[in-house]
Amino acid sequence: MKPTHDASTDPRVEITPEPLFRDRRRLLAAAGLITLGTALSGRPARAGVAPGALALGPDDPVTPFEQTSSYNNFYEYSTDKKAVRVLAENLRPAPWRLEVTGEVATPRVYDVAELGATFGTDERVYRFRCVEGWSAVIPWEGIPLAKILDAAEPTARARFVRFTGPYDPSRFYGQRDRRQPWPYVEGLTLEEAMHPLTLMATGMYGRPLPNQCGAPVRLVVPWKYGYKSIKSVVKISLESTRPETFWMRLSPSEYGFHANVNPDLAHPRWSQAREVRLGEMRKRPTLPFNGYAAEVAHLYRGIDPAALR
Ligand SMILES: Nc1nc2c(c(=O)[nH]1)N[C@H]1C(S)=C(S)[C@@H](COP(=O)(O)O)O[C@H]1N2
Ligand SMILES: [Mo]
Repeated sequence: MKPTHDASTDPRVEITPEPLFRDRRRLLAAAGLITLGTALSGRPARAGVAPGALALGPDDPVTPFEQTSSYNNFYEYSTDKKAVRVLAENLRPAPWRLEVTGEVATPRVYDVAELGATFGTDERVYRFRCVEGWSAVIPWEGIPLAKILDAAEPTARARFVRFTGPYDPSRFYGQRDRRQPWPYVEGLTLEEAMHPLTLMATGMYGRPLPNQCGAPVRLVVPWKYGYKSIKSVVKISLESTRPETFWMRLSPSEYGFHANVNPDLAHPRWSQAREVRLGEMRKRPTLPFNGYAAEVAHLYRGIDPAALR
């Protein structure tokens, strides 16, 4: 089913940096990501939040590391989720170059190993919902993407952010499949990219990201289906037009640009109303925006949710 309305060109989802910057601290405080004292003082969040301090609650226990590190979507290696962990042993996460480029005043190139020292890292425990119907709760460490984008100074023409994964068919065996549109590409509106929940993760469960989970740095956008959270990012590019993503090119009728988690909007081949946590048996209801409606619903106010496939 084709959406009748293209939200990417809807002026209501256009970028409004001023109110966004003003609101960022309030949103962080609302999401419980910084203390009220920090919000009022305007100083950066203190490093070293106690592990577990940001846990979600009794209904959302952290998924065991053994589960989230052994059942992975990483098509650069394989479409077989249980094969990825072993195949990804050949990923060399250091040194790893991350380029920030495009519609920016100050293009940057980072060695990912220095990102934490440059920007500081936060700890975030997020729900993670794959479009296929499985989910997890994962404690991430990472850098809010907004900090990395701010450092590059987006120009007035920047409206979208395009993320690119690695390309090397000699190492990423899955890239030998020429029917897939390599490299993996994902995209966000600038407003989504600047949202305080949006993270560039460099670690999980208190350790560096395992190769199979997207070492050394991956995007995490907790209110969108998992395919938006691109692994092993090599390039972040600010763009004036909407990027075409890997999944839109592979199967445009099934995987859209927006991909907000929505229990009421079925995938063409299955319902999205429920999900199974890795390691659990019983299905549980899927929450609108994956449980982050209070933080992100305002980004889409007035837009038909069916247009946000
Ligand atoms: N580079 C890259 N990133 C990717 C993917 C991929 O195949 N390649 N798969 C996506 C999908 S569909 C999901 S559900 C998540 C899975 O992340 P996990 O294996 O760490 O749970 O990664 C996303 N990011
Ligand atoms: Mo997914």
